[in-house]
Amino acid sequence: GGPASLSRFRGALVAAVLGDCVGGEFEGAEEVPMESVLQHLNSLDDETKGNGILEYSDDTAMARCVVQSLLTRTGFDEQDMARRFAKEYSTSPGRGYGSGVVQVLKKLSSPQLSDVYQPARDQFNGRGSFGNGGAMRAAPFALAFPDLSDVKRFARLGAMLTHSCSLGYNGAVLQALAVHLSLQGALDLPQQFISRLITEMEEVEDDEATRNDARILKEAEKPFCERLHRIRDLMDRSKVSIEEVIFELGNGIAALHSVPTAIFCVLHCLQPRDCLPENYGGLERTVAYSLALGGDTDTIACMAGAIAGAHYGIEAIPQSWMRCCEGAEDADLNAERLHMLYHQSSQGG
Ligand code: R7I
Ligand code: MG
Ligand code: MG
Repeated sequence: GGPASLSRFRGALVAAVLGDCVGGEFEGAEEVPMESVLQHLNSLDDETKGNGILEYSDDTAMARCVVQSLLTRTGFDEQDMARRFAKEYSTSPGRGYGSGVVQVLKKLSSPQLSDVYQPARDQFNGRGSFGNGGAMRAAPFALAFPDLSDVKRFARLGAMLTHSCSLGYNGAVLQALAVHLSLQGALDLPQQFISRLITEMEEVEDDEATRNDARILKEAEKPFCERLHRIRDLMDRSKVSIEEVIFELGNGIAALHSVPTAIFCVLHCLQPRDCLPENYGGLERTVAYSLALGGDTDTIACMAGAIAGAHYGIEAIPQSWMRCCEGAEDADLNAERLHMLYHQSSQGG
């Protein structure tokens, strides 16, 4: 489809759910042989096995809250979004939430709370979380707002409801930017895609909070920009091993160690790769490759899935994968609603 087509919206939202659901199998595994990944993915084709439904985790649970809030309020409403996060957590606390964020979610359900951003600020001795929980649910912001500055602003605020460290919320901004650009067809020119991300993040990371957090956490002055440059270097190389990707970009639970990794997975899998089956299309390659990195597989596959889905569109998603993932059908319906909201806003309505 063309830029911002319905197929791209559906691809983005559905592939994010698939990444989360199929990635759950390997979350936290240190080494994941590609053979195990392919076995897992092939078993999804085999309905006779009756392996049932793969449940989604906190990644999708929170993304669904974001989507519902944006649709119901026809825009960003921090009170409403915070309430939905709290409600979702109290209804289904067993979705695999990060160990710190549950404190925020409990505080957010208090009716006495006056500032919905305060519980997030109290995390980790007042510095806030740098986990990837803001980034894992950032894709819907790119699907709701056509304007780039809105995407940046609201992805940031949406993440700050749980993640007040700049390394947490800037990861969400980067993820939303990547989905936004992919939706426009920007992955047709991968070099320009990464250059655009660097230009945007140069501006995003040019502030006091970022410099402060980077200094305290002993990171480069602009941590996400530095990682994007590493991605560019890796792209220029003809062969890159999984070990090198993990070494350079990481596969962990911090936004800094997972959002750039997810972006790299998408870029690396734009072409066929020796380690991946020839009959796989780009979206299947991206998901398989994300899982093979190990570590925070559900979240990396979820984020890579959103970016790749926005590029390849819904047609690239195997029916058999969709059928066995909880919430995939809902995501498909919500994508249609977001597509309408997005195009209403772009007409100035
Ligand atoms: O970021 P968050 O929502 O977790 C998301 C991850 C995804 O992989 C999901 O799939 C799910 O499995 O969890 O939750 P947080 O609790 O805010 O952050 C996650 C973890 O990162 C924390 O439990 C800490 O271990 C670590 N972390 C920190 N550690 C020390 N200092 C995050 N911020 C800090 C910090 O400032
Ligand atoms: Mg999860
Ligand atoms: Mg995870």
